[in-house]
Amino acid sequence: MTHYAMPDRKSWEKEWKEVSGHALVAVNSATSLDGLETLRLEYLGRKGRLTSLLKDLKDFDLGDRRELGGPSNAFKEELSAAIDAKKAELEGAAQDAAIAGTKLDLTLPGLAPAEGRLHPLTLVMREMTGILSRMGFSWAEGPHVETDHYNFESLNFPPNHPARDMQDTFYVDAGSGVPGSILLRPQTSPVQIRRMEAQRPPLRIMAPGRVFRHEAVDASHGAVFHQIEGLYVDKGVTMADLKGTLLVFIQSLFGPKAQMRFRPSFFPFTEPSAEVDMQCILCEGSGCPACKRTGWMEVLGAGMVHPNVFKGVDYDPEVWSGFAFGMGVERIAMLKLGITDLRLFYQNDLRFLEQFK
Ligand code: 2NM
Repeated sequence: MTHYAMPDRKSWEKEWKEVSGHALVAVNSATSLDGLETLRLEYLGRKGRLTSLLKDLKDFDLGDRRELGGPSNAFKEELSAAIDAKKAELEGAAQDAAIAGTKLDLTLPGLAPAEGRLHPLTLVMREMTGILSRMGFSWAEGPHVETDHYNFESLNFPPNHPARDMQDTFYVDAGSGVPGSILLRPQTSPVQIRRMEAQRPPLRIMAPGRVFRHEAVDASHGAVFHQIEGLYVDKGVTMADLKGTLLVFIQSLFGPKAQMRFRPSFFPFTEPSAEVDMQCILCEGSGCPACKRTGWMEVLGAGMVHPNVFKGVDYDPEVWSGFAFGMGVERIAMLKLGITDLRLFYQNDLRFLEQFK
């Protein structure tokens, strides 16, 4: 794009006169950003007219270079500044035009912020603890990291019980394959032991919270899940009180038609012990895949507190008796909400979470 023959001074000056005479006028009368950019390239681009003039100066002798270099370099600065100013002016005008073409309706209602909601597990947990609370159970909490003493010893687990195995319990201080004495609680029962240690009977508490089991994760098992346990200790508490309490609890949670049955079972910390089934809410007892055609679904474990547990917390088992029960929150939430895979609770997929209120 060199517009003149080189290297003689005469043709350089002719081109300089053209450039310096026209460039500023052209820039100042530009009416569009595109037009302005074309002008910038014409004069200041890599092969632009002013760029070429400045580049060609190197071929002149020193005297000419001094004489011509000063004004032409100064002009380059001036032209650059003029282009920047014009650009700002044209951009401002474009913005003004865009705003002028927009009609603002200040009476339009604002955009509603996205509404947050409680996690389905929180909703079900609150419903469960709400029912227990209205039956007189008060909230009790304890540490997630527990000791062997509170988690196993005081709950009457024998030294060789399989639940103590590293296959089942997460140990914080396991050394080379040997279980230690600090662990992640696999149930919330240690909370109840701590509370019995701290408080004389009578006592009626619930222990809701997170528990941990060394478990292969699948649709119905998690290594981290939630439990609610209940404990009632007083004079003359019987298995009939346990059945009545659990029936009210289950009917409050699943409706007045809910049916319940006890099956004999075994836990180290209760005697007698029972697994509690609820009549299948899907088939109402007639048998379906969800209840493995039995008409019943296991929802709870329960029993009368073992005398050894009372002795460990210095309650006299000849004076006091009590019942205890425990259940998995995820399991009950799945039944209530019709969910078939527990992992959904932990994937934080809004398409799932937004369905519950
Ligand atoms: C269950 C089942 C049966 C239970 C017992 C105790 C304590 F501390 F009183 F001994 N707390 N929780 C218990 C009893 C828990 O969960 C399936």
